[in-house]
Amino acid sequence: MSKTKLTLGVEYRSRAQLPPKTDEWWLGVLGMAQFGLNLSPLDLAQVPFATVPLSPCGDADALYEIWRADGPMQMGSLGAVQYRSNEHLLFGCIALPEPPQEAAAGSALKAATTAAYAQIFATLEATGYRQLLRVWNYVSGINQPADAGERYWLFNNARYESFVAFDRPISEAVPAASAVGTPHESPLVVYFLATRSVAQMLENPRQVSAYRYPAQYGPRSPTFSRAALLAEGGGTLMISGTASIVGHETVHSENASAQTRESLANIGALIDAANRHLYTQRFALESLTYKVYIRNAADLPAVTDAMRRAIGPTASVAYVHADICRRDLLVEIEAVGSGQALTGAARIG
Ligand code: 3EB
Repeated sequence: MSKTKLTLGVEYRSRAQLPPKTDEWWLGVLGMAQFGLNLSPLDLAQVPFATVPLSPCGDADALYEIWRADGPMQMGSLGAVQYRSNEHLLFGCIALPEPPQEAAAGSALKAATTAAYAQIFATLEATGYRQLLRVWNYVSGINQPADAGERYWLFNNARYESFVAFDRPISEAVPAASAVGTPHESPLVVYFLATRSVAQMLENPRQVSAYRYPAQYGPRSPTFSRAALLAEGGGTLMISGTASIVGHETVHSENASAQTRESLANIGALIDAANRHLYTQRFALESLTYKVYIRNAADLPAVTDAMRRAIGPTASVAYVHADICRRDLLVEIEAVGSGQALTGAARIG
């Protein structure tokens, strides 16, 4: 028996482009996220999916982010975490409402974050996929005032304390991540990828590491790396949510187009770091798969134009409306580079 290769890829589809649930295509799906408001649940027993209450930009009500991998897979759950794994990789997701009785105190978000991360770490420890690679955090009302700052700060406190409570590093080996805002009173939604193998985390020389941000951005720094690189299987690069931040400061605060260009300059620096690490020009701006969070719908044309000028006409880009974790940020961009074509991943629809 040949060992499965460590291939991993992402693609975006509309609801109409999803194959029928009996199609063999689903056997190669590790996990999914569906983006949209008031979506009906999917009838899929064998694939975990996160439901993220954010609208795709444009006409479609739903956008599907699909993580594909090779080899036999198994579904499982632990607490509220649903997961599916192959030999090397695990995709998991969890959604937790903020307990209403605690809403007034502002500790509801802290309680939901602590519970979500406790269940995520318990899942990783129970299954043996110990290395958290990539985490997506969808936090309701992320810019709303709370305590002396914003709700994002409360989230950062609780995330940081969860890493400490589970004896996880809080710098360097932390996962790549995104954290963006969903509408008021949405549940906290977190989905993630973890591995049994080792991963290389990357930082951006143009930016202060997020885990070393100064205290003006909150008493606890955000616990994430700028990118995660899985070297096996041709290399998979997972770039964190990336914004118009140089050093630790927001630049171009009123200008979505310039923020898009600056974010892509940051992504370019991470591509360079990944290529240096692999001693080859594996990744390029033109060949990544992107997801772009846009605060204001009116900025969409300027952002799409800036994207196409920088990445060319063919790269895949999905656009979603979301609040970004600093009020002066209008755009956040995440990206994935897959080093090797997936077997049987031919496009349908
Ligand atoms: C930044 O660079 C922009 O808190 O997990 C990007 C990616 C951002 C992840 C997180 C926050 C997070 O600080 C915001």
